[in-house]
Amino acid sequence: MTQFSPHAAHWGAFTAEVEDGRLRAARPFPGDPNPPTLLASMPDAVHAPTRIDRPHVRRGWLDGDRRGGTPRGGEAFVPVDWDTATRLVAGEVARVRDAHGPASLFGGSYGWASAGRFHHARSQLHRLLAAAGGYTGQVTNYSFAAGMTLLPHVLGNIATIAGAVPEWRDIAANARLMLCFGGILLRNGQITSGGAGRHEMADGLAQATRAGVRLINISPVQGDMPASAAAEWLPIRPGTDTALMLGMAHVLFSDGLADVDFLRRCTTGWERLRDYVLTTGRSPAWAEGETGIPAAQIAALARAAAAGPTMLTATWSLQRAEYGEQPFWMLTALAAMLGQLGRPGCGLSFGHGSMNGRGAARLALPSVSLPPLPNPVQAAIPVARLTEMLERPGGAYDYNGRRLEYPDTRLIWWAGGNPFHHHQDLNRLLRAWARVETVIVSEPWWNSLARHADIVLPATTTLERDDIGSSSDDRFVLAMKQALPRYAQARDEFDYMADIAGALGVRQRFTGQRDAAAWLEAMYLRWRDACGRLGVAVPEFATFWERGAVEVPAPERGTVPFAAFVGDPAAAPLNTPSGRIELFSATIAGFGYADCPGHPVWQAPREYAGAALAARFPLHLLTSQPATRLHSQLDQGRVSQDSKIHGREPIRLHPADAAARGIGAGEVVRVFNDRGACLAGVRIEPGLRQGVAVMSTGAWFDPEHPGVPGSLCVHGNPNVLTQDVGTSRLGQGPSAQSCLVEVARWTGALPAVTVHRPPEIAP
Ligand SMILES: Nc1nc2c(c(=O)[nH]1)N[C@H]1C(S)=C(S)[C@@H](COP(=O)(O)OP(=O)(O)OC[C@H]3O[C@@H](n4cnc5c(=O)[nH]c(N)nc54)[C@H](O)[C@@H]3O)O[C@H]1N2
Ligand SMILES: Nc1nc2c(c(=O)[nH]1)N[C@H]1C(S)=C(S)[C@@H](COP(=O)(O)OP(=O)(O)OC[C@H]3O[C@@H](n4cnc5c(=O)[nH]c(N)nc54)[C@H](O)[C@@H]3O)O[C@H]1N2
Ligand SMILES: [Mo]
Repeated sequence: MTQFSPHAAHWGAFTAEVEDGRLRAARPFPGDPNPPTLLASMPDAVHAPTRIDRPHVRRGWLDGDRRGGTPRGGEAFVPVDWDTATRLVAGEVARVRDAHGPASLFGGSYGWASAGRFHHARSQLHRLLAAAGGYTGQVTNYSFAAGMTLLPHVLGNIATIAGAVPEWRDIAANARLMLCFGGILLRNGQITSGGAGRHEMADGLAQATRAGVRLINISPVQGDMPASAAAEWLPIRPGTDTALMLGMAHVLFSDGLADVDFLRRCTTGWERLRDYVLTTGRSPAWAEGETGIPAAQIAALARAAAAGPTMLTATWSLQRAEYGEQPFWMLTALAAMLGQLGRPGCGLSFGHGSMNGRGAARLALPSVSLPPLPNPVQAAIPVARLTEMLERPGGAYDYNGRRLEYPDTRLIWWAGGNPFHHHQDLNRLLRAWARVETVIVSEPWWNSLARHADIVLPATTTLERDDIGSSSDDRFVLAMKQALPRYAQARDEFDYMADIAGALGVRQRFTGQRDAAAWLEAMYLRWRDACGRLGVAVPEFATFWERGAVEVPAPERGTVPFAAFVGDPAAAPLNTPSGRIELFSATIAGFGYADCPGHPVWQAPREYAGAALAARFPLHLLTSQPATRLHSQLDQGRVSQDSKIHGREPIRLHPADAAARGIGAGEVVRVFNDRGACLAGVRIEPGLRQGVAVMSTGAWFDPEHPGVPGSLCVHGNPNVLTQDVGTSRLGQGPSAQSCLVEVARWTGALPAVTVHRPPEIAP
C-alpha cells in the first residue's frame, strides 16, 4: 500500500511516498517553483547501511580507558541495550557535574540537525543539560560569526544578515547595478534552516535580470552566478575583497563622488576612514596588486556604483576567512559612501546569494520554536574555538572586548551537529579530542562523528516522528507527519532524553510535563498567538495539521531597511553608541585589537596568494557549500554519490594549474599542506581564477588509519586542510576560506572509501 505524508527538511517541504515501510520518493511540495534536487537523495539516506540500530559503546571506554587512551576513531564498538546506555550516560553526566562542575560538560553541540523544530536534537540536548545543572554552550555560528559579532557595533543589529533586506522585487524595480561579492549561488538557495515551502532565489535573480539590472559577479568562480543572469565576472583573488572595496572608496573620495551629506548625517567616523584610505594609498593601483583586478576596472566600478541606484551584497563566505570582519565592515562603509541606504531596492545586504529566503517577500513573523530552559552556567565559547578549548583548559582568550577563560572540559555530548564535518583542521581536532574523558554522540548514522564517540545513541530521522517545520525566512509552517516506523531500536531524542533526565532526577523539568504531541500543539499555539498580536490570523492547530501546511500571505509592499533612520537619524537612531552607522567605532578601537582596529582596514592574511607560504603551497583552496548535499548530510545519497570521481569528492582546478602539474580531468589527486592531506577527483573548470582550487565541504571524513591523526583522508574532506584560527579577537569566527594547498597526481593504488559502511562492531 502506498501512503503519502506531508513532510519537510532544511532543503524544503515535500511529500513522503511510502510503500511497505520504505520511503520510495520525496515528491516536490505543490506550489514550490524550484524544488530542490536534494530530494532524490532522501530514500538512500533514510535506509542507508550506516543507520545505527541500537546504542553502542567504544570497547576501550567500556574497559575503563578515559583520558590518555587511544585517540578515538580506531576501535570497535560494543552494542548495549537502552537501559545500559541510559544508566551509563546519566552516570557520566552526574559524575562529571559533581566532580568538576557543570562547565566541564561541553554541550554546545553546534549543528543544523534536522528541520523539525520540536525534535531538534541540539535544542532538546540543551534543555536536558540545563535541567540537569548546566553546561558549557557555544555562541555565534559557523555561517556568519565574524559578521554577527561586528555588525551590532556598526549598525546596531544583524538585520543586514538575518533580518529584512531589500527585496528582489524592489531591486528589480529600482536598482540599475548590483554588485554581488561571492555571487548569487542558486545551489545554496536550496536551503532554508527549518524548511521552506517555496524556493525563491532563482525567481528573485531572474526578476532582476529581466529588469535589466546590471549584475556583477565579484568572485574567484565564474559559476557563482548562473549563466542565465548574464552577469559580468570580476575574477578576484580570494581573501582580497576588502582591498577592492578600499580601492573603490579611494575613487569615491578623491573624485568627490562620496555622498558627504549622507556621511555627515548618518555616520560617525567617516573622516578617519577617508584619511586612512587617502593617506595610506589605498588606491585602485594598489588594490590591483592585491586583487588581481585592473585598476581601471576598479575605478570604473566605483563610478558606476556612485551613478547608481546601486545594491551591494556579499555572500557570508567572505567573512569565513582571516580578518573576516573587514569585508563586511568595508562593504557597509561603501554603502554609506554611496548614500543610497534607505531607498527601495538599494543599499546593502549580506547573503542574498547565500540562503533561500533572503530578499523574498515575507512578513516579519517569528518562527515556531521550542522554548529553551535557562542554562544555570554562564559559560559558552565562540563556536569555532572548539579545538582550542580542548587544548587549553583554563587558558585565557579574547572575544569581542572580553577576556574569557576556557573551561576544563571532561565530557562532550553532541546531538545534531558534526564537528568532524564542520570544524577546521580536523587532525588538530582529533588530537585535542583525545583529551576528554567521555564523548557521547546522538546520531542516526555511523558518520565521522559517531565513529569518534565513546557512547553512541541511535536517533530516529524526522520521517520516523511527527514535527513542525518552520523558518522566519519562509511563509509556510509545515506539518511533518511520521511516514516511517522507527528504525530498529532508534529512538526520538525527546523520549530517550526524558529517560536520562529521569535517571538524573529531572524528568518533569525536562519534559515540562508534556508529551511530544502536547508540545507540538503548544509550540504552534505560541506562534499563532504571536501572529495574532501582529494582526495575522492563522488557523487552529487541528486545521493546520489536517491541511499539512499554513501559508502566511506575502505583504503587498517590500520593507525598505534603514528608511526611517535615514529619514530622520535623530528621531529613529540605530542601536549603536552614536545612534549612527559607525565607520569608526570607539568601542572596537577601545578593545585594542591589532587584528580588528577601530575602522575597516586592509590586513594581509597569513594564507592567500600574496603570502610567503604561497611559495610552497601555491593554490588557494576554497571550501564551499556543496550543491549535492547539506553540509555532511545526504552524502550517502545518490545526488552526492553520483558526483564523486572514483568515489572521491571532486576538486575543481583551472586548466593551466592542472596542465602545469600534468593532471587530467577524471584523475585522482592528493591535496595537501602542512596540516593534512586528502584525495580528490579532478574536474577541470576554465571559469576559475587561475591559482584557485575549489572543493565542497561535507564528504565524510575517512582517514586511511582511523584514530591516527595526520592520516590521509581517502574520501576528500577538505577540513583536513583548512586553517583553525579565529577571524580576529573580535569575532573569533572560523577562517575556513583562508587556506593554501598543493596538489599532485595520485599514482599509488586507490585506498577504498569505507566510511559509508558501518564501523567494526564487536560480537
Ligand atoms: N571548510 C569549511 N567548513 C565549514 C564551512 C565552510 O564553508 N568551509 N561552513 C560551515 C558552516 S556555514 C556550517 S553551518 C557548518 C555545518 O556543520 P553541521 O551543522 O555540523 O553539519 P551537518 O552535516 O548539517 O550536521 C548535522 C548533523 O546532525 C545529524 N542529524 C540530523 N537529524 C538529526 C536528529 O534528528 N537527531 C540527531 N541526533 N542528529 C541528527 C546529521 O546526521 C548530521 O550529522 O559547517 C561549517 N564548516
Ligand atoms: N546546497 C547547499 N546549500 C547551502 C548549504 C549546503 O550545505 N548545501 N549550506 C547553507 C549554509 S549553513 C550556509 S551558512 C550558507 C553559506 O553561504 P555562503 O557563505 O554564501 O556559501 P559558500 O558556498 O561557502 O560561498 C559562496 C561563494 O563565495 C565564493 N568565495 C569564497 N571565498 C571568496 C572570497 O574571498 N571572495 C569572494 N568574492 N568570493 C569568495 C566561493 O566561490 C563560493 O562559491 O549556504 C547555505 N546553503
Ligand atoms: Mo552555515
